[in-house]
Amino acid sequence: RALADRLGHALQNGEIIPFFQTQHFADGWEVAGVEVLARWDHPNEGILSPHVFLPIAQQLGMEAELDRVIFESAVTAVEQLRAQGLTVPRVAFNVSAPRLLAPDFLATVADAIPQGRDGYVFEILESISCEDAGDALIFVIDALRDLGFQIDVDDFGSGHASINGVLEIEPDALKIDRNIVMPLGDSERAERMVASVLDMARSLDVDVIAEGVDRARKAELLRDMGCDILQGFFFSRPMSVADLDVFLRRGF
Ligand code: G
Ligand code: G
Ligand code: MN
Ligand code: NA
Repeated sequence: RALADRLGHALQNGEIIPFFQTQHFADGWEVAGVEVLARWDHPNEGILSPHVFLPIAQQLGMEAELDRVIFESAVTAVEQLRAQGLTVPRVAFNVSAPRLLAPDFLATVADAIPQGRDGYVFEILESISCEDAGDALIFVIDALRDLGFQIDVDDFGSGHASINGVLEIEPDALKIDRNIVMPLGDSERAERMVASVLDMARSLDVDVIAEGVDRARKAELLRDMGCDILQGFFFSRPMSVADLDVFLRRGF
């Protein structure tokens, strides 16, 4: 209740902020980019997770405003880092299924993210790609591509898989779900799942990103198996722009 009453104020007053988790090339571990993850920097409650406030934003019809705030502040932050000579090749945003398919989504994106910026990506949930969102989904994905964005399929392998859906989207990358990545090393099943995603990705000629990479030996195994980009607590936790600045200057 209290959170719901404050969310509008929080959106207007800079309490909804982007955090960033780095992504790394599997080969050499240089920074390949960041995933943008929303946080509520609440004056009394501390840093709140999107699991807490996204459902509230959705119920209150404030998700479009939340997207706008996150897109604008993340782009501003990343472009400031880039202007100082720091390398952030890709910048990936999450987008919920209802927002992606909302009539005003493309306008929100076009307003918040200046065209001609390099490396901006939308992560689209695997579960939507098979939900028979159909023509509406393909339309918005094509429009995002025309605006210069890349498309990653998020949470790939989490169980909703539809090869046809993925084929139709023609993603730039598949992001393997962390529930498959985290048990790597202890679970033959996880290893077979990762191997089959990699097989499929090779046949589609798309990059593979693994998330939930929390140990060096998983990073090494995934590199040896042919993953392109790695993300997880081994490399970094989601962090503020100030911490990202320090991280990028120091290198991993
Ligand atoms: O960062 P964290 O693990 O707490 O994120 C929890 C979930 O919230 C993840 O599934 C992530 O994709 C989602 N999420 C994080 N930031 C955003 C955002 O800005 N928009 C949407 N739609 N989802 C987000
Ligand atoms: O659903 P989505 O893929 O957008 O979720 C992203 C979230 O995954 C991030 O907010 C981050 O907190 C979480 N995450 C990323 N790497 C790891 C990891 O190595 N271990 C765990 N437990 N969570 C992770
Ligand atoms: Mn994601
Ligand atoms: Na995921």
